[in-house]
Order: sequence, then C-alpha cells, then structure tokens
Amino acid sequence: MNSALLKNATIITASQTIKADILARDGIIEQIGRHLDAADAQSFDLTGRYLLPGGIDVHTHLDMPLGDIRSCDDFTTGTVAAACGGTTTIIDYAAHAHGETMAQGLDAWHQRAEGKAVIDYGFHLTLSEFTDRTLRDMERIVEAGVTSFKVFTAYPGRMMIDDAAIFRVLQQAKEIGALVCVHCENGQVIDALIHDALAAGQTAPKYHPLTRPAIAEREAAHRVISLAEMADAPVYIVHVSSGAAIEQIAQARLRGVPVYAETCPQYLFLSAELYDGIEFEGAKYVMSPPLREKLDQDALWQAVRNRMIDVIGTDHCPFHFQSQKTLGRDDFTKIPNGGPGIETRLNLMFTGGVSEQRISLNHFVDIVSTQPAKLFGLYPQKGEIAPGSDADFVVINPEHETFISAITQHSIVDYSLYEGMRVKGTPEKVFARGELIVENGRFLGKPGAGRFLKRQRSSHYAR
Ligand code: DUC
Ligand code: ZN
Ligand code: ZN
Repeated sequence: MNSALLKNATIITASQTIKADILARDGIIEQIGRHLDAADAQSFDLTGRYLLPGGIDVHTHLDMPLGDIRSCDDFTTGTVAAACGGTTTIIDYAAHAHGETMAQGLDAWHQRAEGKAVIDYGFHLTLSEFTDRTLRDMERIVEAGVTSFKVFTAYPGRMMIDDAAIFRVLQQAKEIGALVCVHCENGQVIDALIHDALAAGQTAPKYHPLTRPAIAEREAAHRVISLAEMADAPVYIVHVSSGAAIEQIAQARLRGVPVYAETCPQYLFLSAELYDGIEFEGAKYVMSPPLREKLDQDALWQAVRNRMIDVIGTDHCPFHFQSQKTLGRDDFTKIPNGGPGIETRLNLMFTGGVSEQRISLNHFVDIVSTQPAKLFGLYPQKGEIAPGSDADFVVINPEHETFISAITQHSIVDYSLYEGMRVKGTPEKVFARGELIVENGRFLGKPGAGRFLKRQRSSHYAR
C-alpha cells in the first residue's frame, strides 16, 4: 500500500498548531515529529502551507430522488467535487419511501454509492413516515453503522411526522445511542401560506421565501427543542438559517438542553434579495429554509463565533438551473428545492471565517472537520491529525486566491451560488487515506476508492 511523507507543514488541528512532519503508511498516520525520514515513502515539501484534517460534510443529498427527477450530482461527480473542495468524508441522507422499511432505503443508498464514491462516506437515515415498526427498525439501522436519523416538521403528507412521533423517535434514539437531526419549519402553516400565495396568482420564485418566514423556523425549533427536553434526548438542528432560531438554541443551552446546531455557507453569505433577480434567476436560490436577511447573516456569524453553531454542513442538493429548476417556471412550489455547495464549503469558511478574522484557524478546523466527526461517531478515525487516525489531509496555501465559477467547478450542476466570488483557502493538495487525490484543482483519485464508514455513537453519549 501507500507511504507518504509530508514535510515542513504547519499542522492545524482543532486544538493546536504545530510545525512537524507526518509519515503515513497504508492510509493511516504512523508518526508525527521533526526531521522524519522514510526512503520508501513519496515525499512532499509543504513549507509555507497549512495542513488540516480532511473536511467532513455531514449534510449532502447525492443522487437523491425527488418526484420524477434526481439531484444531479451522483456519488462520483458529487464526491469528486467534495474532494476538490477539501472534503474527504461525507455523510449523505439516505431515505426510505413510504411503505418501505428503513433497511430497504439504506440498501438503495448503498447501491447508489458503492463503486462510485471517491472518498469515504456514511449515511444518516431519513424517516419519511412513522409506523408500528419505526422504533424497531431504528435499532437495526444503528447496528448497520448508521447512528443518526432525520425527521421533518415540514412537508405535511410527504415527510412530516407529528410531535408525538418525533417525541418517540427522540426517546428511542436516546435508548440506542443515536442522534436525531431535525429540519425545523412549521410545515402546516407554510402550506397555508403557499395556498394563499397561489390563490393570489403569486407564482414567481420570490414568493418562496415569503411563504416560509423565519418565524416558522423559530416556532419549529422551539417545539423540537421542547420535545427533546421532555424526552431527555440530544437533538441536532440542521441548516439553521435565522437569528430567530439561534435565539431558541441559545436559550435552550442556557437551560442545559443538549441541542446541537448546524448552519450552511449559503445562510452566512447570501440573502433574500437574490430572489428578486431578473427573469427566473431567483430559482437558483430556492431551497428550504430559504435565504434570509442580512441581519440573520450577522446573527449566524455571531453564533459561529460564540460556538452556538457546532458544524458547517452544506445541504448540497443540486438541480440544474436550465433543465430542472425550470419545472417551476409557472409555479414556485414546483421548483426543486436545493442548491449546490459541496465544493465551496472550506474556501468560503476560510475566507469569511479566518481571512476576515471572525474565527481562528483552529476553530475553522473544528467546525468543518473535528466537530462533525465527533458528533457523528467518526472521531478520532476522522477529524483529527494524530497517530492511528486516517491520513486524510487538506493542504492550503494561505496566500493563494481563486475565483468561484460554474465553469471551473467539478460538480456537474450548471451554476454556482457564488459565481465570481474571490476566495482564499481552496485546497492545493488533498490526501485521502494517504493517497494524493487532488492537486491544484485536478482530481487524481478514482471512483470506488471511497469506503462506507460504519459509525460509532455520537460523542454526545461520551459526555
Ligand atoms: N431539507 C434538506 O435538508 N435538504 C433538501 C431539502 C430540504 O428541505
Ligand atoms: Zn432539511
Ligand atoms: Zn438537506
């Protein structure tokens, strides 16, 4: 197998910054120290470069069925894009269709990923309904190495389950050592607002955010946190988009409720005026929750700074603008929900976080790699630079600038949310289990090299 000797790097982990060499053999970090030598290893001089643990994106939707279409990146194009952006592990949301067992849903996702993923991957399991067998099924799924679930308070009739069901899922998760991830928006009120909008002939993309107000997110966050509190179980709130939801999380933490929170770059960098774009341009930003106001961005950055946000995910769920988003040209509710982001998570967070001096380099590593690994049962195999950990690394030249563009990106989606944005922190090299898989934007790895990761319990349960 491979041996790699990484010399003279500035190693950044969530807890320290050191100058040292790293020797990796057979995909694992063997040694960290000064003046290491290994004649049989391929050597890389990383003077002047930062070396971090590979990024971990715990919120992706690759090859995801939605009605008659699928999110356009499959497990090859999506993970190539992830790798080129410095992400060496993803956790994708598997789901089961109504009437299917969770195991059937999980099998379908294994088939989508196997032989295609270029980086290591795990799955969460999304509940699309709550039935007599849900709680039993959850145990089997955890035994299969899938230690987190997702439930929705949105999309009545499709994905939403009621409060008692969420409460039962939370209780069971605590019992079996799993973590429940929740999409928080009040789906029933949103459906009423959508009904009113359509009845008034309001069909353009700009009505998407108006029918999904931040209060609907705040209400659901409050309710879900209260359910977790009553179940005495931890809860992880996905894609937090508003200052109003952050307030709920902050208050809950003050009460000692173990609520964990994720946001995504789109909510930190973009805002709702983009829905007013000419023609149908606003459809590019149709995702749920929707983009919010500038004040929400400020609140979210503040929450990142004060560690109210634990994790930066992407909710990468790409649909082509030209051929898929257009399904909703005459009705915004038919625009497939979701946007791309898997490739730009690290450079955006490096730029907005580290370069703009909002967070330290170590904090940056923590939210894009170490905390995701810990909360989702991958630590210290992933998310750490230490002997025995996987040799997944990102090498960054802190001075180098690039421009984000759909033309140069690796995802096959036909647009970028950040077209033309100037960023630092685009990886120069990426290693996955000791193999150099990306160099200067060129992908060098191969489909099928990624392995399924059977995950342990969340670090929450080790507290
Ligand atoms: N929620 C997600 O987490 N992803 C895609 C769509 C959605 O509503
Ligand atoms: Zn969601
Ligand atoms: Zn999602």
